[in-house]
Amino acid sequence: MRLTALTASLLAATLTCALPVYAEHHHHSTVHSAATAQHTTLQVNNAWSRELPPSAPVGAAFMTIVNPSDQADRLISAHSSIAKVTELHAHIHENDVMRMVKVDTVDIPAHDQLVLAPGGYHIMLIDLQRPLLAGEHLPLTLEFEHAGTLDITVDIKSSDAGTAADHDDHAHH
Ligand SMILES: [Cu+2]
Repeated sequence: MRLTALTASLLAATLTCALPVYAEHHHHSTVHSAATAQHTTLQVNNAWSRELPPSAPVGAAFMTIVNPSDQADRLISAHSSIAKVTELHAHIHENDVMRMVKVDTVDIPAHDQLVLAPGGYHIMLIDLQRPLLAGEHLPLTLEFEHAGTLDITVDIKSSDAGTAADHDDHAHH
């Protein structure tokens, strides 16, 4: 990824992200009622998260979002009752170090898919309200620019179960 020049501003955005996320809670419900009428064409497969020690303050959710339609879409936000703050994150390489940055949106091209996986895009769950335990599930609401909101269930896998997204290596375009 060639995001290096943007790093400073993205990191600055990360530090100030908490308030905008709260601000979006209100128009969420509005978008949701619109989306139930206009059924989404997006499909979310293989949504998973990794179990964490009970004291862990943050977790991450991964998945594959398939867009079989002719219209490109864009993931614009996510939220979950399990986390006080939920952010869209990417990983960037900087001076041989991988670090996470907050991103505003992630594109899902038409007839393509977006893969969220360890080391790449993910949904960051910040200030966890309960532990992520293997075998349990967490609720997640995704908000898309065109498809509206989509409620999904994320499987929490044990940390020694390996990654679940091996078949999706051609993730980002
Ligand atoms: Cu992150």
